[in-house]
Amino acid sequence: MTNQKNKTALITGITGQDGSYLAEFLLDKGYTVHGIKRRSSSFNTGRVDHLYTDPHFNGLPFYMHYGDMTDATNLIRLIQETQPDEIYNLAAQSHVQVSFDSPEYTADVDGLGTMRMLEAIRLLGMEKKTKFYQASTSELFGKVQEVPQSETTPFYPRSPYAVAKIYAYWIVVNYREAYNIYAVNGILFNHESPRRGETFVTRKITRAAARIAEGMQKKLFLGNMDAQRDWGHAKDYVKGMWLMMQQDKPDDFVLATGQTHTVRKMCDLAFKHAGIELAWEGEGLNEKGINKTNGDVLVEVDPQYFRPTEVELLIGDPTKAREELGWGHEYDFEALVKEMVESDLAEVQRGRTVEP
Ligand code: NDP
Ligand code: GDR
Repeated sequence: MTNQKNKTALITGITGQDGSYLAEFLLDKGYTVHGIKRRSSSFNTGRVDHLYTDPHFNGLPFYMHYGDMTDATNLIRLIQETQPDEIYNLAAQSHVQVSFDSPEYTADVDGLGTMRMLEAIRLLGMEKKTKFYQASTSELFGKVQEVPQSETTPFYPRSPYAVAKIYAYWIVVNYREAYNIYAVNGILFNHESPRRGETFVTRKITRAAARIAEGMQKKLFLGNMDAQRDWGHAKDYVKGMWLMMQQDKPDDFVLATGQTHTVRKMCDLAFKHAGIELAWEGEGLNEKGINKTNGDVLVEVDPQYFRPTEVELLIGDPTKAREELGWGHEYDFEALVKEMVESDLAEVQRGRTVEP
């Protein structure tokens, strides 16, 4: 393997969950890391602030630049200036339900944005120098065709997000074949962490469990409790992204744990770690999660969280990644949920100490 010390990476979506873990991982390997962040009216760098050091002093080789996936000239300039050996394209409007409200924007950022990055590599004549990682997703599988889902399972997208990501997937394959770019799709199943955005279901649940246990919230409202997901830990998955970029030939890989759980099961486990045993009553819209100790209703269904089309069951087959990349997951579901709940409990307690 080549010396990582002289390598430069450019990460889009640096301020997101995966961007922050990947930046830590690459810095640890000796990379110089550049990240693209969006201009925002409030701070959006909370997940990477600990990596940033004042450029006037010697610190980590970590730099952030303003940019946007919808702004081609900006992306071309940033790639030209940073001359990356590896680009990790993680930026996206990544919320499936939001994509039903903003389908055009989602297509622009998640679909065309990927093409803009690849086209920039080509325009700058960097096809031989720069490798490209695309954050593809298990949402491509969508409506169940077969289980477990692998690299050969047919796609059937069920949201504007997934349709935009299908475009991105195929444009990566096409640029690889047409221009010989080292470009890969990581087809990643759901991965979570204490840094997960608060509106994704796992974090919504662990945060609510912590807040309810600490008396800061009364109830949690959720949508489809029967949806099943193959949930892993983001730290394991960023390692897989990097491994895909270190191979002799570019190829596409599924990363998954091979286990699946319902949203209801996720709730059970999170509340248990927060010290509350739940019992379930009713079904459909009337389903309720009840505190076994005192009978309080803590979880209810709110139809506003149902999606116009749903992905009911995801369970991935990571055999190819295991055999060809030597990749495996270290965190299991139980350890993941425990870490998330403990982090959210600590956050509630910290919040208490600063409140008047
Ligand atoms: P997040 O939502 O946490 O992060 C998304 C990142 O993209 C943020 O940095 C966000 O910036 C940035 N972004 C959004 N819109 C734009 C834009 N127009 N221009 C530039 N940057 C933008 O996602 P994750 O870290 O969880 O996921 C990373 C990638 O992997 C995404 O592409 C996602 O679709 C994909 N993926 C995620 C999986 C998961 O389970 N986490 C599974 C499979 C794929 P800001 O902070 O300003 O919002
Ligand atoms: P997903 O993640 O759509 O799989 O996309 P999310 O956590 O949003 O939903 C998982 C499942 O839980 C059900 N659900 C709810 N979801 C949310 N967000 N809020 C709720 O209140 C709620 N109640 C039930 C959903 O219907 C769904 O079935 C994530 C994102 O990170 C994508 O970017 C990524 O590509 C995929 O994972 C793999």
